[in-house]
Amino acid sequence: MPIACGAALAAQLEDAGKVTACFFGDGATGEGEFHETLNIASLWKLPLLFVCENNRYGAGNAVESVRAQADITLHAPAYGMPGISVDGNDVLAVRDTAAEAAERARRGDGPTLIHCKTFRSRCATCRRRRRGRTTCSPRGAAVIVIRSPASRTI
Ligand SMILES: Cc1ncc(C[n+]2csc(CCOP(=O)(O)OP(=O)(O)O)c2C)c(N)n1
Ligand SMILES: [Mg+2]
Repeated sequence: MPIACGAALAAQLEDAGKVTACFFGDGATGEGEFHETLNIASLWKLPLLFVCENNRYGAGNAVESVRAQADITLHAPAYGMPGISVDGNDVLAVRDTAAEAAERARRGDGPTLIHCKTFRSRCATCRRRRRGRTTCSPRGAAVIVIRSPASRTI
């Protein structure tokens, strides 16, 4: 996220109408860098789109279980920028939202937080093959499948 901030600052200094898009998961919003970057990007009115892909889980943690504020959009007004929630599986809605935010950025009005709500179809730990295996339901609910020593396949 700081690198995206630097890219947006460079674009602002070049004044060439470029906009930086920074993609990250819901898990990143618990990191200090998320808050630091939103703050400075808004303060300096950088041409930057923060695109959060919220699939409701950060590794094995449900968003509601690790966040005091589960609505990620609400971080935006705290840093003086618009926060827009959009159906992350609706490509046209995401395109329209991003286009509007990019136009705002090019006008010199600063960054936007775009909160793309989606679900997890498969997680990183799904590949684990030792004592057990984690799978994900099509709607994003994580399910732990424990393999019994006697079974050969899952
Ligand atoms: C800087 C850093 N902090 C913490 C971790 C440990 N970590 C690995 S995955 C993960 C959660 C990621 O959540 P998300 O971005 O929502 O990705 P998803 O699990 O949805 O694929 C964390 C905290 C890491 N890899 N790097
Ligand atoms: Mg996630």
